[in-house]
Amino acid sequence: MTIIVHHLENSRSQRILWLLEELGFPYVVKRYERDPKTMLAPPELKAIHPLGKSPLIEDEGLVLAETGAIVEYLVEKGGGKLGPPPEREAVLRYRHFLHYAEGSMMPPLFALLVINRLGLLGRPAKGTVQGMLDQHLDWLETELSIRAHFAGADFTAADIMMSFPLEASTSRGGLDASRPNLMNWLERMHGRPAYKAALSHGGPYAYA
Ligand SMILES: N[C@@H](CCC(=O)N[C@@H](CS)C(=O)NCC(=O)O)C(=O)O
Repeated sequence: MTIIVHHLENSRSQRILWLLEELGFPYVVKRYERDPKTMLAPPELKAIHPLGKSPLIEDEGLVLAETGAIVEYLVEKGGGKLGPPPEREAVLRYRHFLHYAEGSMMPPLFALLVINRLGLLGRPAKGTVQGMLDQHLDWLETELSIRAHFAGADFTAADIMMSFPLEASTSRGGLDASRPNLMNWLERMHGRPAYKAALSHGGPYAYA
């Protein structure tokens, strides 16, 4: 059965296209554009799921929302490929990063998005929030000095989850060559054939 991905341009849903490519599942992309003024998703997405956010997938008569939950669903459907590695510590790191990407890293990045839109009004909050994000980036830089991927030596779906916050960090969070492990990891991720295939299926993506 072909999976339908409701994909919002320049958004977190890029990760789902990438995972589907890595797993080799057939899928079709329904691409939506953001409102140019508000940057919000168009109302059509609310017809698929009441929250109207992306990603959403339709598969086997189900509508699934929330990136991490969709990633777990797809990894399970793929028989565990790109799922938790065999070692206990790597399993725990895999689970940690799967949740951490949306739960801990995206909040300061979202705050920076809003702060930047506020212009002068946002300035007083910017230093504090940037400091919060820097703490994450510094820690992640250290993590990738210990191992090649977030869960362990091998590439897993936890890396896919971590891609969006780190891509967003290069565009608005000050992530640059001063954190070489993170930049090298991003370069490796962007070089994967499945990442490139997802870009060609999903259309232009501002963070690649
Ligand atoms: N934690 C959710 C966040 C979903 C979310 O906020 N998606 C954004 C895409 S980056 C969206 O749909 N934004 C448009 C809007 O809020 O109208 C997830 O990972 O699925």
